[in-house]
Amino acid sequence: MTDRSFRFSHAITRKPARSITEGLRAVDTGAPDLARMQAHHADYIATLRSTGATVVELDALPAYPDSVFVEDTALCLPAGAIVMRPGAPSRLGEAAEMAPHLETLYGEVRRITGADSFIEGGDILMTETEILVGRSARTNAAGIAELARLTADWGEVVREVHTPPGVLHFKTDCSLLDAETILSTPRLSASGCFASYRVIDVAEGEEAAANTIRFNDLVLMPAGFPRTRDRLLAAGFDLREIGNSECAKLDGGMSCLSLRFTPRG
Ligand code: CIR
Repeated sequence: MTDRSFRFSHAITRKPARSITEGLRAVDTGAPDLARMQAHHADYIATLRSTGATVVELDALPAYPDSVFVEDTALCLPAGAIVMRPGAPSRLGEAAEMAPHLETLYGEVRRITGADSFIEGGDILMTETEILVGRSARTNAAGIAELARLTADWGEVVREVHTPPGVLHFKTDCSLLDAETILSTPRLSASGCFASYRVIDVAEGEEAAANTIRFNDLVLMPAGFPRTRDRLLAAGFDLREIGNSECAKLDGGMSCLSLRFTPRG
Protein backbone atom coordinates (compact mmCIF):
# COMPACT_ATOMS: atom_id res chain seq x y z
CA MET A 1 0.00 0.00 0.00
CA THR A 2 1.33 3.42 -0.93
CA ASP A 3 -1.64 5.53 0.18
CA ARG A 4 -1.43 6.96 -3.34
CA SER A 5 -5.14 7.66 -3.38
CA PHE A 6 -5.22 10.04 -0.43
CA ARG A 7 -1.69 11.22 0.45
CA PHE A 8 -0.49 14.05 -1.78
CA SER A 9 2.28 16.65 -1.71
CA HIS A 10 0.58 19.00 -4.19
CA ALA A 11 -2.74 20.33 -5.40
CA ILE A 12 -3.72 22.62 -8.27
CA THR A 13 -6.71 24.96 -8.01
CA ARG A 14 -8.00 27.73 -10.26
CA LYS A 15 -9.54 31.01 -9.13
CA PRO A 16 -13.24 31.35 -9.95
CA ALA A 17 -13.88 33.82 -12.80
CA ARG A 18 -16.59 36.50 -12.88
CA SER A 19 -18.19 34.42 -15.63
CA ILE A 20 -18.93 31.75 -13.00
CA THR A 21 -22.50 33.05 -13.09
CA GLU A 22 -22.75 31.45 -16.57
CA GLY A 23 -21.56 28.03 -15.31
CA LEU A 24 -23.40 24.86 -16.31
CA ARG A 25 -26.11 23.56 -13.98
CA ALA A 26 -28.74 20.83 -14.12
CA VAL A 27 -31.35 22.93 -12.34
CA ASP A 28 -31.25 26.71 -12.06
CA THR A 29 -31.48 27.68 -8.39
CA GLY A 30 -30.02 31.15 -8.95
CA ALA A 31 -26.64 32.56 -9.89
CA PRO A 32 -23.69 31.85 -7.60
CA ASP A 33 -22.37 34.81 -5.62
CA LEU A 34 -18.74 35.37 -6.65
CA ALA A 35 -17.59 36.97 -3.37
CA ARG A 36 -19.07 34.16 -1.30
CA MET A 37 -17.56 31.57 -3.62
CA GLN A 38 -14.15 33.25 -3.32
CA ALA A 39 -14.40 33.09 0.48
CA HIS A 40 -15.27 29.37 0.40
CA HIS A 41 -12.49 28.77 -2.12
CA ALA A 42 -9.95 30.50 0.13
CA ASP A 43 -11.04 28.35 3.07
CA TYR A 44 -10.72 25.22 0.90
CA ILE A 45 -7.17 26.14 -0.18
CA ALA A 46 -6.11 27.04 3.36
CA THR A 47 -7.38 23.67 4.55
CA LEU A 48 -5.40 21.81 1.89
CA ARG A 49 -2.30 23.82 2.85
CA SER A 50 -2.83 23.07 6.55
CA THR A 51 -1.88 19.46 5.81
CA GLY A 52 1.58 20.59 4.64
CA ALA A 53 0.82 20.38 0.91
CA THR A 54 1.86 22.89 -1.75
CA VAL A 55 -1.18 24.39 -3.48
CA VAL A 56 -0.67 26.02 -6.87
CA GLU A 57 -3.41 28.58 -7.54
CA LEU A 58 -3.90 29.25 -11.24
CA ASP A 59 -5.37 32.50 -12.53
CA ALA A 60 -9.05 32.73 -13.43
CA LEU A 61 -10.01 31.85 -17.00
CA PRO A 62 -13.00 34.07 -17.84
CA ALA A 63 -13.54 32.36 -21.21
CA TYR A 64 -14.44 29.17 -19.34
CA PRO A 65 -17.17 29.75 -16.74
CA ASP A 66 -16.73 26.30 -15.18
CA SER A 67 -12.92 26.40 -15.04
CA VAL A 68 -12.82 26.61 -11.22
CA PHE A 69 -13.76 22.90 -11.37
CA VAL A 70 -10.24 21.82 -12.35
CA GLU A 71 -10.72 18.18 -11.44
CA ASP A 72 -12.54 17.51 -14.69
CA THR A 73 -9.54 18.43 -16.85
CA ALA A 74 -7.07 15.72 -15.84
CA LEU A 75 -6.40 12.53 -13.91
CA CYS A 76 -3.23 12.56 -11.82
CA LEU A 77 -1.68 9.15 -11.19
CA PRO A 78 1.61 8.22 -9.51
CA ALA A 79 3.36 7.62 -12.86
CA GLY A 80 1.99 10.64 -14.73
CA ALA A 81 -1.06 12.67 -15.66
CA ILE A 82 -3.72 12.08 -18.30
CA VAL A 83 -5.37 15.15 -19.85
CA MET A 84 -9.10 14.53 -20.23
CA ARG A 85 -11.52 15.27 -23.08
CA PRO A 86 -14.55 16.80 -21.33
CA GLY A 87 -17.94 15.77 -22.66
CA ALA A 88 -19.40 19.24 -22.06
CA PRO A 89 -18.62 21.20 -25.26
CA SER A 90 -18.17 24.47 -23.32
CA ARG A 91 -15.47 22.78 -21.20
CA LEU A 92 -13.41 21.05 -23.90
CA GLY A 93 -10.84 23.87 -24.07
CA GLU A 94 -10.19 23.82 -20.32
CA ALA A 95 -8.19 20.60 -20.61
CA ALA A 96 -5.67 22.13 -23.03
CA GLU A 97 -5.27 25.08 -20.62
CA MET A 98 -4.30 22.68 -17.83
CA ALA A 99 -1.81 20.56 -19.80
CA PRO A 100 1.22 22.91 -19.64
CA HIS A 101 0.86 23.31 -15.86
CA LEU A 102 0.88 19.55 -15.44
CA GLU A 103 3.92 19.26 -17.69
CA THR A 104 5.81 21.79 -15.57
CA LEU A 105 4.84 20.36 -12.21
CA TYR A 106 4.51 16.72 -12.93
CA GLY A 107 6.68 15.30 -15.68
CA GLU A 108 4.94 12.74 -17.83
CA VAL A 109 1.67 13.86 -19.39
CA ARG A 110 -0.47 11.88 -21.85
CA ARG A 111 -3.68 12.95 -23.56
CA ILE A 112 -7.09 11.52 -24.44
CA THR A 113 -7.31 12.40 -28.13
CA GLY A 114 -9.96 10.20 -29.81
CA ALA A 115 -12.55 12.29 -31.62
CA ASP A 116 -15.28 10.05 -30.14
CA SER A 117 -13.68 9.79 -26.70
CA PHE A 118 -15.17 11.82 -23.87
CA ILE A 119 -14.17 11.59 -20.24
CA GLU A 120 -14.19 14.01 -17.27
CA GLY A 121 -12.19 13.68 -14.06
CA GLY A 122 -15.34 13.89 -11.94
CA ASP A 123 -16.29 10.43 -13.20
CA ILE A 124 -13.03 8.87 -12.01
CA LEU A 125 -12.32 7.47 -8.55
CA MET A 126 -8.74 6.33 -7.96
CA THR A 127 -8.27 3.83 -5.16
CA GLU A 128 -5.18 1.99 -3.99
CA THR A 129 -5.74 -0.88 -6.41
CA GLU A 130 -7.86 0.32 -9.32
CA ILE A 131 -9.40 3.21 -11.21
CA LEU A 132 -13.19 3.19 -11.25
CA VAL A 133 -14.78 5.19 -14.06
CA GLY A 134 -18.51 5.86 -14.20
CA ARG A 135 -20.19 6.16 -17.57
CA SER A 136 -22.30 9.29 -17.53
CA ALA A 137 -23.67 12.01 -19.79
CA ARG A 138 -20.06 13.37 -19.85
CA THR A 139 -18.01 10.15 -20.02
CA ASN A 140 -18.47 7.45 -22.65
CA ALA A 141 -17.17 3.95 -23.32
CA ALA A 142 -14.63 5.19 -25.88
CA GLY A 143 -13.17 7.63 -23.35
CA ILE A 144 -12.91 4.93 -20.71
CA ALA A 145 -11.30 2.48 -23.16
CA GLU A 146 -8.74 5.11 -24.19
CA LEU A 147 -7.92 5.83 -20.54
CA ALA A 148 -7.38 2.09 -19.97
CA ARG A 149 -5.03 1.88 -23.00
CA LEU A 150 -3.07 4.97 -21.97
CA THR A 151 -2.47 3.78 -18.41
CA ALA A 152 -1.94 0.03 -18.93
CA ASP A 153 1.86 0.27 -19.07
CA TRP A 154 1.75 2.22 -15.78
CA GLY A 155 0.21 -0.91 -14.25
CA GLU A 156 -3.22 0.66 -13.83
CA VAL A 157 -6.43 -1.38 -13.85
CA VAL A 158 -9.48 0.53 -15.10
CA ARG A 159 -12.95 -0.72 -14.15
CA GLU A 160 -16.00 0.70 -15.92
CA VAL A 161 -19.00 1.32 -13.68
CA HIS A 162 -22.14 3.43 -13.94
CA THR A 163 -22.98 6.89 -12.69
CA PRO A 164 -26.60 6.85 -11.41
CA PRO A 165 -29.10 8.29 -13.92
CA GLY A 166 -29.58 12.03 -13.56
CA VAL A 167 -26.38 12.42 -11.51
CA LEU A 168 -23.69 14.64 -13.06
CA HIS A 169 -20.56 12.64 -12.22
CA PHE A 170 -19.69 9.33 -10.57
CA LYS A 171 -17.96 11.20 -7.75
CA THR A 172 -20.97 13.45 -7.25
CA ASP A 173 -22.21 10.37 -5.40
CA CYS A 174 -19.08 8.92 -3.77
CA SER A 175 -15.61 9.59 -2.42
CA LEU A 176 -12.67 7.66 -1.05
CA LEU A 177 -12.12 8.03 2.71
CA ASP A 178 -9.15 5.70 3.16
CA ALA A 179 -7.60 2.68 1.47
CA GLU A 180 -10.60 0.48 2.21
CA THR A 181 -13.49 2.88 2.80
CA ILE A 182 -15.83 4.70 0.44
CA LEU A 183 -18.51 7.24 1.31
CA SER A 184 -21.46 6.78 -1.03
CA THR A 185 -25.06 7.61 -1.63
CA PRO A 186 -27.30 4.60 -1.04
CA ARG A 187 -28.47 4.79 -4.70
CA LEU A 188 -24.88 4.25 -5.90
CA SER A 189 -23.72 1.71 -3.30
CA ALA A 190 -26.86 -0.34 -4.03
CA SER A 191 -25.46 -1.00 -7.52
CA GLY A 192 -22.84 -3.25 -5.92
CA CYS A 193 -19.88 -1.48 -7.50
CA PHE A 194 -18.12 -1.14 -4.14
CA ALA A 195 -18.44 -4.81 -3.13
CA SER A 196 -14.75 -5.10 -2.23
CA TYR A 197 -14.74 -1.95 -0.06
CA ARG A 198 -16.17 -0.92 3.29
CA VAL A 199 -18.98 1.52 2.50
CA ILE A 200 -20.36 4.31 4.66
CA ASP A 201 -23.64 5.59 3.23
CA VAL A 202 -24.54 9.26 3.53
CA ALA A 203 -27.68 9.95 5.56
CA GLU A 204 -30.98 9.94 3.69
CA GLY A 205 -31.71 13.36 2.25
CA GLU A 206 -27.99 14.31 2.45
CA GLU A 207 -26.94 12.99 -0.96
CA ALA A 208 -24.95 16.17 -1.63
CA ALA A 209 -22.61 15.22 1.23
CA ALA A 210 -21.16 12.29 -0.75
CA ASN A 211 -18.62 14.40 -2.63
CA THR A 212 -15.85 14.84 -0.07
CA ILE A 213 -12.09 14.52 -0.39
CA ARG A 214 -9.62 12.70 1.78
CA PHE A 215 -6.47 14.84 1.58
CA ASN A 216 -3.59 13.63 3.75
CA ASP A 217 -4.93 13.39 7.31
CA LEU A 218 -8.13 15.37 6.70
CA VAL A 219 -11.52 14.78 5.14
CA LEU A 220 -12.96 17.95 3.60
CA MET A 221 -16.74 17.81 3.41
CA PRO A 222 -19.37 20.35 2.39
CA ALA A 223 -20.94 22.15 5.35
CA GLY A 224 -24.58 21.57 6.22
CA PHE A 225 -24.94 17.79 6.44
CA PRO A 226 -24.95 17.05 10.19
CA ARG A 227 -26.11 13.44 10.12
CA THR A 228 -23.46 12.39 7.59
CA ARG A 229 -20.86 14.43 9.49
CA ASP A 230 -21.73 12.50 12.65
CA ARG A 231 -21.32 9.18 10.82
CA LEU A 232 -17.85 10.20 9.66
CA LEU A 233 -16.87 11.46 13.10
CA ALA A 234 -18.09 8.20 14.63
CA ALA A 235 -15.88 6.33 12.13
CA GLY A 236 -12.89 8.31 13.40
CA PHE A 237 -12.18 10.70 10.52
CA ASP A 238 -10.66 14.14 11.11
CA LEU A 239 -13.17 16.41 9.35
CA ARG A 240 -13.18 19.97 8.09
CA GLU A 241 -16.48 21.42 6.89
CA ILE A 242 -16.17 23.87 4.00
CA GLY A 243 -18.94 26.14 2.73
CA ASN A 244 -20.15 24.90 -0.65
CA SER A 245 -23.42 26.79 -1.21
CA GLU A 246 -22.22 28.61 -4.34
CA CYS A 247 -20.47 25.68 -6.07
CA ALA A 248 -23.51 23.53 -5.27
CA LYS A 249 -25.62 25.83 -7.48
CA LEU A 250 -23.40 24.58 -10.34
CA ASP A 251 -23.42 20.93 -9.24
CA GLY A 252 -19.89 21.19 -7.86
CA GLY A 253 -18.44 19.86 -4.61
CA MET A 254 -15.18 19.24 -2.79
CA SER A 255 -13.41 17.01 -5.32
CA CYS A 256 -14.13 19.25 -8.33
CA LEU A 257 -12.09 22.13 -6.95
CA SER A 258 -8.62 20.57 -7.09
CA LEU A 259 -6.25 18.20 -8.80
CA ARG A 260 -4.34 16.31 -6.14
CA PHE A 261 -1.04 14.56 -6.77
CA THR A 262 2.56 13.86 -5.83
CA PRO A 263 5.05 14.67 -8.59
CA ARG A 264 7.40 11.85 -9.48
CA GLY A 265 10.96 11.95 -8.11
C1 CIR B 1 -20.29 21.23 -14.84
O1 CIR B 1 -21.49 21.00 -15.04
O2 CIR B 1 -19.40 20.76 -15.54
C2 CIR B 1 -19.91 22.12 -13.68
N1 CIR B 1 -20.95 23.10 -13.51
C3 CIR B 1 -19.71 21.34 -12.42
C4 CIR B 1 -18.54 20.41 -12.48
C5 CIR B 1 -18.33 19.66 -11.22
N2 CIR B 1 -17.18 18.85 -11.31
C6 CIR B 1 -17.02 17.69 -10.68
O3 CIR B 1 -17.95 17.17 -10.08
N3 CIR B 1 -15.86 17.07 -10.81
